[in-house]
Amino acid sequence: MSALRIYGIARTRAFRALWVANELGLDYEHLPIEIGGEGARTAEFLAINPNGRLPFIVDDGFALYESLAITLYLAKKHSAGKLYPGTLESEAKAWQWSFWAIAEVDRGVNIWSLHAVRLPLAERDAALREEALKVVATPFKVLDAAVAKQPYLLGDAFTVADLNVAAVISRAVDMDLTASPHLKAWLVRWLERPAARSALALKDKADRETPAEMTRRIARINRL
Ligand SMILES: N[C@@H](CCC(=O)N[C@@H](CS)C(=O)NCC(=O)O)C(=O)O
Repeated sequence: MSALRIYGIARTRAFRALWVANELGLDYEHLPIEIGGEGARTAEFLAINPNGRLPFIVDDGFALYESLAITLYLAKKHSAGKLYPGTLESEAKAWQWSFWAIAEVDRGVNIWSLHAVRLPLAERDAALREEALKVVATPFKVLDAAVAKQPYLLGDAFTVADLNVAAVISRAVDMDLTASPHLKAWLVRWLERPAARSALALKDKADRETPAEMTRRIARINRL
């Protein structure tokens, strides 16, 4: 059995953990458990993540939840000074971009994707979709300006900062991003990395196989 177990169907934020594990070339076991009462909210999994949410990992007995805490932990453990920044300041910048992504754009991109792509056409709410676009517009300008100046968020190489932000906004690749051309090129470039592509293949398969009733539940449970 692999020392690292990643829990969560790839349609969820487990995608982020899968991407970083692939990027690091780790040997891991993926347990594609579902949200809710058939999966994350059963007693067995609540004992690991009492929030009842996905993803979480168990790494050689060490349990961790929160998708970006997982990516930061794995990158630091396996690639300090490379995928994980090597200086105090660049580490702080990786945290800055990661917290920024969660606080500023995570929810907006999710709401948009449900009401633009994932829910059955007749159930999409145009007002929610438009509101989500307004919420992400200003932070997207910030990111667009940052990656207009340099190809990476930090220094001169791809780091976990790029991975975290690109993973959080990955579903925005289906948006009309003409107002943020640098952001779009930056995002597409990272989603084409082999490690991202194999995680995306799982995510796309899970999306395709998700019944409409489950997508409705996702919107309901997460108040999206
Ligand atoms: N901030 C958390 C959010 C986790 C989260 O909301 N996960 C969703 C799936 S992407 C979930 O489990 N929703 C189902 C539920 O809350 O029951 C993270 O980044 O890991």
